[in-house]
Amino acid sequence: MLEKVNSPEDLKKLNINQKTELAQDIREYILKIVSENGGHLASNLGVVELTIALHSVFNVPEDKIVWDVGHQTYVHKILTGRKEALKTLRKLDGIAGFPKIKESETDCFNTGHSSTSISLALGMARARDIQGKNNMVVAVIGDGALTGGMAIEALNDAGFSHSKMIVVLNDNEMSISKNVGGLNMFLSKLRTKKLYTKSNISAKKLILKIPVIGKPVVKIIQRLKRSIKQLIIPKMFFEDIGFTYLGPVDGHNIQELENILRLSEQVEGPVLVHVLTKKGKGYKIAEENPDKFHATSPFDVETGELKSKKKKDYSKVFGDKLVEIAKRNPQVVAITASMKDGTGLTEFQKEFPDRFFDIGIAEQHAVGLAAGMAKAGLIPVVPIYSSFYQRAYDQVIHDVAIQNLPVVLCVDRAGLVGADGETHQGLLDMAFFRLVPNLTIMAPKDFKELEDMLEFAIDLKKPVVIRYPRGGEERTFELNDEKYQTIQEGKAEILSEGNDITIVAIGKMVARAKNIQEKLLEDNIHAELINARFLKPLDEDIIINSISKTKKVVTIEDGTLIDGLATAVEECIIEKKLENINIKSYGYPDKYIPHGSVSELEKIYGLDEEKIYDDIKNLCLKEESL
Ligand SMILES: Cc1ncc(C[n+]2csc(CCOP(=O)(O)OP(=O)(O)O)c2C)c(N)n1
Repeated sequence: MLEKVNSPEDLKKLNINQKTELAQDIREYILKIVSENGGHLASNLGVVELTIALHSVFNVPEDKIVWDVGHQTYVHKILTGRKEALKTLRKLDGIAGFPKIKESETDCFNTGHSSTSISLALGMARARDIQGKNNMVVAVIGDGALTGGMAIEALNDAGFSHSKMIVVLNDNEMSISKNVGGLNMFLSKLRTKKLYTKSNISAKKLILKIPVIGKPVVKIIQRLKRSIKQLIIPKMFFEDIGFTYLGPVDGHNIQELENILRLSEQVEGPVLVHVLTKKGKGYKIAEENPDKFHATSPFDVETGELKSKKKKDYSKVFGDKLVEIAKRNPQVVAITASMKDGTGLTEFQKEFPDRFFDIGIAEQHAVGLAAGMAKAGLIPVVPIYSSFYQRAYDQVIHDVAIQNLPVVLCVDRAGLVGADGETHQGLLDMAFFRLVPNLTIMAPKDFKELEDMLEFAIDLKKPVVIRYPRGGEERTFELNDEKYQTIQEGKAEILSEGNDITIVAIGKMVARAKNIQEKLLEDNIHAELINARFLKPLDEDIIINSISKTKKVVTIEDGTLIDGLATAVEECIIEKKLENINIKSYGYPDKYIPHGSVSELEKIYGLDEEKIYDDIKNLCLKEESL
């Protein structure tokens, strides 16, 4: 069946049995591709029937379907002309793992971060009304994404607006881990009300039979439903805030889904369609381990085993060290915004269930909550991925830094992340955090230094950021000179002394810089290598002393060149009035970096070891200008 379907038009010609067959084919196809390329598996297997039903009922691109997060759009991509191209999923220049307008006009918005779809859809609905158009607007949002503040803010506005739009709530009871929170408890009450499914289907039949008076019938049903529901479920949250609630409906029954979507089209004002799905549906191993298969690297389909064994990474080192510290310090607590496993907090939760808080996909709240806890005497540690920390910028400034509270802000996945692409690259955190007064900012060169920095941060008793990358260390360093073995605020570390050139690197780039420095030695070039350790406060003494001697400096960082290490070093050269200094900076340009493997992207942007080594060698041998 998959061979016959290349577009929503092809899909619309199929009968229900053929669509069911197509669903099976799509599952097998996605399983094959994700097992080879890696990607988001379980969420996509869960929305196969829902996506088929959406494209059977609505007409894209005129009708707008906004996918929340966008990690579940593989089926949509298959049905909208990208079936073959999907084989290049997440590869450099290949199909992205998230919606991309430049790939297809049927992707009506570029997404990647959670909880945005209802705002975006409401915006499109209001624009449609002002422009006198009549297309349908649909937001598809998971129960996990619904825990995000932006989604709740949008529901509040949409319910009040009377705008015609559909919110499809794809409820699989999971975020990446098990979903949490009061809203989730409320949804679990609704999940069991199968009664409504039946009444909805019969309502749909009624409407189809009497098309001319369809609208009034829907109105009567809406009123009736509302009054019955108020009796059975005392607090019908969605209806109370202005939505018509339809469901719950079996998210793996294409016919029922089409029926309820057609019914929802006829309702005035905003509608919420509650769809029950199973994450990983159809692939038993993923059904049983939906969190492991939320996003996966390549794996063996038969066994579910990853093709390459997971190596120790920074998140795990962070998590293990935090457990060790928390055993001795009862004030230490950990907060996650729905990323327990990704940020390495699984063991912490097991050891200290009462000091662990998964607060939903709510980064703003995570930092606000931490501020409150810190004010009351605890030491909260908040690991959040770099690109998701963007959400909590004001909370970091307003609730933590201005108050000078001891919150440890751990920026995981800092720097390039690779295959998830521009929405997920962690290239901005050094720049946006450097601007914030009262914030100490560090980045470790290897696992051991992360452990030391975590100890230091917890003892510091003021706002502090530690940023570390996705994956493992590039190199394990030998213990250096004793004077550098403890972390001291604002103190850098000299890893090699030399008179020919100064190299200042930070975080994961220190390992690369060390390799370069050693290679340069073979060319009889003696580089002074400085591990900055602190972006803020920068160790101006060590850096300026070295540059005054060498007159040449190279900075290397895993972040945007604007306002990161390069800027900090330049500012201090200007401030100290050093003259005739050659400066060359390696970092990322003022651009959004697309998906690809980290090493491919580093090469493209000139951050690979070979390129930097060649540049420095040429400079030093030929005294070329940087
Ligand atoms: C702001 C933000 N924080 C965290 C994430 C990471 N993330 C991606 S998907 C996801 C869970 C989404 O759960 P749900 O909306 O229920 O969708 P499902 O995958 O279960 O279908 C999370 C936490 C993100 N994309 N954006």
